[in-house]
Amino acid sequence: MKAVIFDLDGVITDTAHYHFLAWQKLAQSQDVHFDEAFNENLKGIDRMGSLELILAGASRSYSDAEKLALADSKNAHYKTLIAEMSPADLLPGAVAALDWCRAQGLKVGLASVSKNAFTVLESLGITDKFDYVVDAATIARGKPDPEIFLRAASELGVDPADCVGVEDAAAGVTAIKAAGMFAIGVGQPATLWQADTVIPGLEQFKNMMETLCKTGASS
Ligand code: G16
Ligand code: MG
Repeated sequence: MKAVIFDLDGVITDTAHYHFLAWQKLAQSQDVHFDEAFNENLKGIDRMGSLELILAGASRSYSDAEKLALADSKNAHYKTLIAEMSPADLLPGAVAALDWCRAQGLKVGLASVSKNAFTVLESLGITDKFDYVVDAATIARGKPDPEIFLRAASELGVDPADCVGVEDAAAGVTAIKAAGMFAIGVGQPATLWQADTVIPGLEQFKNMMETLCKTGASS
């Protein structure tokens, strides 16, 4: 194992909740039913892809211009929600996990399809903990496509087979497996059944990695 590639939303910080609030407001404005269960399907899905899934429940169709305006308005609301973020918004164990990787000599990458990822990393004060952060604006196909994880591996100079991906979303785990990497799911095993192993949060990351290294489950 030579590199660990982390997802951001829902793994390192709980922006997943802010995405939920922003999409919920948009869905209400269009009279579309929206709840936490539906939101689970949107985790890791890019902005326009998420909007398409929500509008599939609407009673009318939307022009491309209308869709862009709705996506912009969701993003504007989302940005107001994340504007106040600080290092206090790091999830438990996140910094320790990143530092542990660095101390082991592993390369550390970030694979978030969020176009706000650089802003969020800065607010959290952890930008310098990554060797490479994929710019979501340069990715053609979002998760579950493996493109973003393959890009991270290539920029880190590591074979995908020597990478571990860490994800909270089913679409993200699918992307990691399609990239030929070992997948650590963060959250519920029932949702993340495709992952090679699942931990409740990054507080369990170090122990899990040490166990994996000992058993040789990952090269
Ligand atoms: C994240 C979230 C998704 C969100 C996407 C795009 O993906 O999980 O819910 O739709 O970013 O975000 P934005 O609208 O800020 O570009 P990831 O890959 O970080 O889990
Ligand atoms: Mg995520």
